[in-house]
Amino acid sequence: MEERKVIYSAVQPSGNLTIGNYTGAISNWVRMQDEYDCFYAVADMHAITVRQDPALLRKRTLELVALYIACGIDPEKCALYVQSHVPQHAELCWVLNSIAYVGEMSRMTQFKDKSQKHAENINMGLMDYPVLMAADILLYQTQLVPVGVDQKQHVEIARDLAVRFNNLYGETFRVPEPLILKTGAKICSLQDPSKKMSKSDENLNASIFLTDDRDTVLRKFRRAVTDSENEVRFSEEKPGISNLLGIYAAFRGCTVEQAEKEFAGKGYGEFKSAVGETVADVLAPIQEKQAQLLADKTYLQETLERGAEHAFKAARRTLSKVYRKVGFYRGD
Ligand code: ATP
Ligand code: LTN
Repeated sequence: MEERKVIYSAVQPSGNLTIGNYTGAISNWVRMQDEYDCFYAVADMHAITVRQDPALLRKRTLELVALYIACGIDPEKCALYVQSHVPQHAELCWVLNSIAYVGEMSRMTQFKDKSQKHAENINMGLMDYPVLMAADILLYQTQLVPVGVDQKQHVEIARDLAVRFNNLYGETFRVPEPLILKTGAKICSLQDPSKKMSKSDENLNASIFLTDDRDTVLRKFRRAVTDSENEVRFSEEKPGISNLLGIYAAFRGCTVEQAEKEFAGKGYGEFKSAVGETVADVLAPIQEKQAQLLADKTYLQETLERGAEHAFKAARRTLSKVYRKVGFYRGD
C-alpha cells in the first residue's frame, strides 16, 4: 500500500481570524484530511514572539481549536493539537538553532516587517520564528505544507535546514514542500484592495472576521471600496469588484466566470448584498458550532489530549533519531 502523504500546518492564536485565513488556509485543510495524514496545530509558541496578554492568549487558543472543528476539521481524522503541548517542538528547535545562521534569519521578510512594527521588542524569539516553524514541520517528516503566499519563505528555510542537517549528520529529515493553492489564496482588504486582508488591520471595516454577525458582514460589504462604473466584471482595473467576485466564488463554490454571469446587468448594490448574504450564510453555522463547542470544555480538552498524544508519538520518533545523530549520549 502506498504511504499517505504527511501534511502539516498551523495558525497563531494571535487575533480574530478573517475570511482570508478561512479561504487561504483552514478551508483547504478540511479538504485534505480524507486523503492525507494531517497534523494541524495552534501555534501558541509562535504567538508569544510578539507580546500577548496571557489570559487572552489562553482564551484565543481554545477558541481557535473550537473554530478549527467548527470549520470542519475532524479530530478523528487528523492530529489536532496545541504546539506547546508537545515538547519536541522546542527541543528540535534547539538542535536546529545550532545549524541555522544569524545572517539568514535576519534577512527574513517577516522578521524585518515585525521588527519595524514592534521596534520596542525585537526579541530572540522573533528572529528564531522560522527555526521553530522548521522544527514543527520536520518533526513529522512532512511532505506538504499548505500555507498562503506570505509563509513561502519560511517553508524554504525549513527545506534548507533539512538538507543542511542531512548533509552534516546523514539522512534524517524528509524535505518538505510548500502547497500554495489558487482559490482564495489572497483575499484583499475591503477598504484598500491593493492590500491583503489581515487580522491585524487597524481599520475594522477592512476585514471580515469569522466572528462577525450578519448585520456587520452586510454593512462591511456595503461599504467596500469599488469604482465609479456599475458593471460587475473581473478586471485588473477593477480591484475592488474583482476581490468581491473572488470572495463570492470562494464562498459559493463556483468560478469567477459563473459569478460574473450571475450578476451581468445587475448593479453594485445588489451584488454587494448578495456577497454579504453568501458569506454570512457560511459563517452562521460555523459560529453556532463554535459556540456549542466552547460550551463543552471537557470535550475540547479531551480532544486536545488525544491530538497531543498522537503528535507526541510521531514527534518522539524523529527527535530520538536526531539526538542519536548529533551525538547525545543515549546509553550504550
Ligand atoms: P497578521 O495580519 O496578524 O500578520 P494574518 O491574517 O496574515 O495575520 P496568519 O496567522 O499570518 O494571518 O496566517 C494564517 C494563514 O492564513 C497563513 O497560511 C496565511 O498565508 C493565510 N492568510 C492570511 N491572510 C490571508 C488572505 N488575506 N488571503 C488568503 N490567505 C491568507
Ligand atoms: N507562521 C505561520 C503559522 C505556523 C505554521 C507552522 C504554518 C507556525 N508553524 C508550520 C505552517 C507550518 C503563519 O501562518 N503565520
